[in-house]
Amino acid sequence: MCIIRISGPRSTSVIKQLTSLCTTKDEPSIDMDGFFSQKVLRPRQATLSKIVDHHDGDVIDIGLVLWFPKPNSYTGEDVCELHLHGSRAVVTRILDVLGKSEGLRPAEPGEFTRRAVENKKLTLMQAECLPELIKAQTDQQRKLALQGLAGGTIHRYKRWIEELVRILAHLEASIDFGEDELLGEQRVVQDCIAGLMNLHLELKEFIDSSSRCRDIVQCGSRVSILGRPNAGKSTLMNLICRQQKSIVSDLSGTTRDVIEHPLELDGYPLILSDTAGLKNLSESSVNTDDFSPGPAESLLQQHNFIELQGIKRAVETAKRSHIILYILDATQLMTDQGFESTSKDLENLLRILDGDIERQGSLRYLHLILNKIDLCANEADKEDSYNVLEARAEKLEVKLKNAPILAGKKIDISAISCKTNRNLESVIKKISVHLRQLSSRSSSDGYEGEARSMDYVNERHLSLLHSTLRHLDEAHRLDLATIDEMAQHVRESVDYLSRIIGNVDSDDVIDVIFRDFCIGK
Ligand SMILES: Nc1nc2c(ncn2[C@@H]2O[C@H](COP(=O)(O)OP(=O)(O)OP(=O)(O)O)[C@@H](O)[C@H]2O)c(=O)[nH]1
Ligand SMILES: [Mg+2]
Repeated sequence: MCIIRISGPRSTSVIKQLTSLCTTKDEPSIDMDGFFSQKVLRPRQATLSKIVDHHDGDVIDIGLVLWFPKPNSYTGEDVCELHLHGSRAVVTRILDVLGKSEGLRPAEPGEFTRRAVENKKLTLMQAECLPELIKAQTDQQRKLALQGLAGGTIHRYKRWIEELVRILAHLEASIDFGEDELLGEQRVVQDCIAGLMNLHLELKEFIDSSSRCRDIVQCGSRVSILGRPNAGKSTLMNLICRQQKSIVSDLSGTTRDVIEHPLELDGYPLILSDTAGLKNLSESSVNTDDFSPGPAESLLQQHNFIELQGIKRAVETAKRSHIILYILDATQLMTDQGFESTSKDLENLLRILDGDIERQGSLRYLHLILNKIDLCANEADKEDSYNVLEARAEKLEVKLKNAPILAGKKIDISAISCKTNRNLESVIKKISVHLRQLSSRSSSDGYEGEARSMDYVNERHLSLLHSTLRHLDEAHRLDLATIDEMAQHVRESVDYLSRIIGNVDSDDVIDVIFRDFCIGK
């Protein structure tokens, strides 16, 4: 099956030439008895017809013909569509016939959509979402592109522009005031500065949440499994991936390198990483540059060196992660000594990550997973053991809560058994809840909140938003003495925001936007 789409004033004559149909725009031919000799095509209604090469009368195919009279078409122009059998022979012949027709030429990539924008059938922002919808690989990518296509975000930009124009009018009026009206002027300017500050905050929050959403939905997130040796990290990795990605053994220190696996969870793309077990973690141990021991060094030294490299890689992976699944051996947590060493390890890890938050800047969720609960209790004292475990987990949560890197966020805790698969599904579900939180607006809210709407932005929007933010930042720092300068920054902000919603005066920018479209769109 193939669809040939023709747009422009010549589309109706193509119908007349190639089919036994005509449109009401043509003069239908009338036979000697006064009847129409050609069937009149109804707008937007599929009609079966022979498709004929009008040069030699050869029937090319039998297919459906549709006619969309302007302005009710995709491009806003007269559009004709031929739905044909898509064999190479049919396509080659029909393109050959159309190519010879006067006034027709092959469309450029994105030309239909470009005309739709020129004829105000679509906004530029809506047009930009189309390629993303066409190449969407995951369900969330599809939803995000559709969200942009629905055009909701444009209202937000328009509101900001209106507010800035209002502020600008006040500033310009203030510039004209005389000396004696200085006091009133001062109040007006203070109000303008307050308005600019609010907009600055709102815009900043919007840039953060929408670019994070783009990151999580388009590029994918990084979810890493960390924990002490032998806690069951690789076992969990294999269960989530549903394949034997990592080697599992009861020897401590089995995993050395970072093992990565791309996954799709609930429509979100992600990279899941299994890492080497962490032990004796301190900032100096992961930050020092140690040189590799040669063959003369003892086996123990060589072993320690490899182990340390594994730990360093694990910490580096943690730094780049959006979500950390930290696995604890629940049997160790039950003893006082095990609890102390476990919490010390975790506190050290968070401290190392803390030192790095400025540089990496990614928002993280910490999910503590108490594994091996099948070993924690026999049937008789099951209840008691689980109560002890729960109390220990809560104590651990209290200890970690104040780590600046968690910024008051709730730490999730799950008790599972990778051996019996107990609670495994709920852990996977929680990961997808985290991803939804990360990709939606104001992700700093609690975990349980329903998915809020995502905001579609692309690289062009983000670059213009950052420029707007820069000018708003400059503007709200100025005062009465530099009111001219303040007004100029507000003017620039309006200009940048207007460019996002389509007030683009340069053809070069438009060319870039439509360059990546496919032909026929
Ligand atoms: N009883 C029980 N054993 C488990 C569970 N999860 C993992 N194990 C066992 O614990 C041992 C260590 O598991 P791994 O998955 O290799 O642990 P790891 O954390 O990847 O270990 P390293 O790579 O050495 O850091 C293996 O013998 C697993 O079969 C569990 O829930 N219950
Ligand atoms: Mg392992």
